[in-house]
Amino acid sequence: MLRFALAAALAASLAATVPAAADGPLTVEDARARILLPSRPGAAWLTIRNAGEADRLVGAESPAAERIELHTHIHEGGVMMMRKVESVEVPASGAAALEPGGDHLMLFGLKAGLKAGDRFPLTLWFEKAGRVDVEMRIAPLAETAPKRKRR
Ligand SMILES: [Cu+2]
Repeated sequence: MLRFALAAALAASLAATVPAAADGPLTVEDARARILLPSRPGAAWLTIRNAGEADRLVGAESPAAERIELHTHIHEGGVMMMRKVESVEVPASGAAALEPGGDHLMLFGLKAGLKAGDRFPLTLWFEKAGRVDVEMRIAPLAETAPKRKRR
């Protein structure tokens, strides 16, 4: 019983340190993921708002995926291709938007059974701000189709 109380107190003190990150310069909005087939990699997008100095998104991890890579899309010979990148710039007093058709998170080895409407935790790692925890929502397919450019 005492051990349990100590563990609870420790958990509470750890939890109390978490809001410090939320008080940092970065806030994340519109965090959403798309899973076409559970056996295939998923994609995720979000918008990072930055009230402070320039930073860089350098990695991500989640209990819902074995591995997460930062990707971008490039046009090569008229074909849209994905390319792994080491980081995504987050400008000072600005925002970085990861959007369908552009920069994204690629989720490999997804946990079984994830479906539209589910939520899962994801941790973003930044060069300066360190760790930022977000909650991803698995969006319906129609919501995550790349926007078509108007001619
Ligand atoms: Cu990708």
